[in-house]
Amino acid sequence: MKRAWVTGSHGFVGPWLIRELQDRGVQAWGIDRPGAPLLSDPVFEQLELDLVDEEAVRRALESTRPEVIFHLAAQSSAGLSFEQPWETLQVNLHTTVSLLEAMRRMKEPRPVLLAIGSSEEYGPVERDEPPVDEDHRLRPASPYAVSKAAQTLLGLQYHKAYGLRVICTRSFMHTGPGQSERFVFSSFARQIAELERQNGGGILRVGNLAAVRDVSDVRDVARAYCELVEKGEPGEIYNVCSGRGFTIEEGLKVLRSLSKAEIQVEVDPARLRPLDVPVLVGNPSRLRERLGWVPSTAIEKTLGDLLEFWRGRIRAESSPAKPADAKRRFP
Ligand code: A2R
Repeated sequence: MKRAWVTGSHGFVGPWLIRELQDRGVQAWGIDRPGAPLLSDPVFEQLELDLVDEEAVRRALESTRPEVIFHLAAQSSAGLSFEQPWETLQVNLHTTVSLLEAMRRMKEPRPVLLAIGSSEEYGPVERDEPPVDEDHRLRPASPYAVSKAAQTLLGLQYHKAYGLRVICTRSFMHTGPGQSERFVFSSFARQIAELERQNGGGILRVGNLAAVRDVSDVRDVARAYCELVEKGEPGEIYNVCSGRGFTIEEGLKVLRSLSKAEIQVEVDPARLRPLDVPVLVGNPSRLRERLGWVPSTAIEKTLGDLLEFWRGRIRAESSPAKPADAKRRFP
């Protein structure tokens, strides 16, 4: 792989993936909506493109001829999708169909598309069930999960119908520096950094601490994505996960152990989802067998780096000399 597109490059995973691509000597184009707060480091090509504009996507693909498209762009929050179901479906499906249609109309050689799906596609799993493999039945429990299940099905359908080289992931929870505070561990880390900055203690608001999740570091996930497009089988789905379950409460405990702040935990009903998935742990066998990929970052390091990220961000936000623009910097 020499040239790649990364859609949604100014989101959370995008900058980490671009860094991984650069380390591998790949030329990357970051694709984002016009008006997106573009990264300030000019270390890769940035292309302003609304992916719902199929004709613009086709022209851009013809002129840049990437060998691989990493399709990260999405409305990526399951929680927000309950409030914005229609926008979630529109963004997640329209962007995918635009890319697939543009690829279908292109002359050969056409790029490989890595369609980033989600473990949320599986929906509720019984506590005594083994980690889910890719053949597990789907019971998506949010509009976001429905949109990702549909994205995967579309990718597989275009592969079968037109021979497009589409590889699908079902990515389990991942976190690390740069993640939006809409996501659970980033929310906890931000709140802890704020409490440290204010008076050294106070209330930390949480949602469902009992949920069990399979959590990976974003840098390990970026590595898996790069290897999948080289070694993955088109028309296949791959769980990207560690295979280990971990309660949200355990993650909170790790974060609390990294801070001297006096923290009281309080459940905030607004943080509970209308329908939650109690346990979501993946079986990583297919990914391991195909790529030999294993996560290499300990959760303590991931959460420690996340907390450091938020400490830096809060410092920057409270310093009048430096407006907070961490989102726009390359992590
Ligand atoms: O909504 P914005 O303006 O913040 O931009 C988001 C971008 N995006 C788009 N880019 C181009 N054309 C569009 N029509 C379009 N709609 C959304 O995708 C945002 O910068 C990016 C997604 O970033 P995050 O929300 O931070 O997602 P994250 O955590 O990087 O996840 C990457 C993928 C997603 O497909 C997730 O559903 C999956 O991994 O877990």
